[in-house]
Amino acid sequence: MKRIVTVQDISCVGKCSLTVALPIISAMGVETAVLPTAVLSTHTAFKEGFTFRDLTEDITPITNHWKAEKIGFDAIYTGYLGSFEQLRLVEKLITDFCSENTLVFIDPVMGDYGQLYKGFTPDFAKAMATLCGKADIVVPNMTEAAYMLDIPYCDHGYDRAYVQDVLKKLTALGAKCAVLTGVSFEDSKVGVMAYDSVTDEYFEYYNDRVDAAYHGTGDVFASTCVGALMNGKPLPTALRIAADYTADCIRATEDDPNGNWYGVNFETVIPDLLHLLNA
Ligand code: PXL
Repeated sequence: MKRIVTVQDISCVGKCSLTVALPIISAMGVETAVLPTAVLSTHTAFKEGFTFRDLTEDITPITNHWKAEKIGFDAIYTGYLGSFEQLRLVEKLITDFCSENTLVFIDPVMGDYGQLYKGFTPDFAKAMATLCGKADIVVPNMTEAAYMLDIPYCDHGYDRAYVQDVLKKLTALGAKCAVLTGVSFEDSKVGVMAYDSVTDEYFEYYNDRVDAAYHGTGDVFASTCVGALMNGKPLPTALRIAADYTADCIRATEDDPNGNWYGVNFETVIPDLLHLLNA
């Protein structure tokens, strides 16, 4: 059985980061170890007042114990990281726990719709860009890519050549493969475009756009992609499965009169995910 470790926060209520990664990757038959970076009462898109317990000082003792126990991982998957110090510790985790076959998958969670989430700065995005240089695969959205590359955020009206250029700039940071999420060339479609700098190949895949925005969809997408890769799927297949399942989750939430704005109903469509995985 494959074992990954995912490094991100626990937002107690909010259906994002660890509360999404753990169930999804586990459901895909992959042992999912966690390295929680912080505990928040909710994710930061709730109104002011959420609690935030920083767990940075626990990271080194935890990883030291893993080293003493000779625990290894088939993948390191990082999501929301809250400080420069955590970026440094993740870089050390990669150095200490990577063997030749360990996949380093970095989702540089920092913002959306042209804006950084509460608490992030352009300087943090530059430091995250340096961390992305250590990855096999990075999966920013257009906002995160713009901040990391220090280029203007382009909401729409761009063409394929523009996205290809952004992808190449992302791999120039040092990552082998770059994936951009939320790519849209026509209003009715949205999807992903990817570039593999080793083979010099592009990949793209789109779904019909659902006119609704929910929190945590990036985490659903990244977790599913990691789960599919650990099931031996090549990156284009993993991206297709992740995009289809994310679209499924959004539709399931839209169809639920009690669906919550703060996260998608990923739970009810886990059977569909397994169909996608085993198709
Ligand atoms: O879904 C990304 C995410 C993860 N963790 C926390 C967040 C967010 C997005 O806002 O606030 C704490």
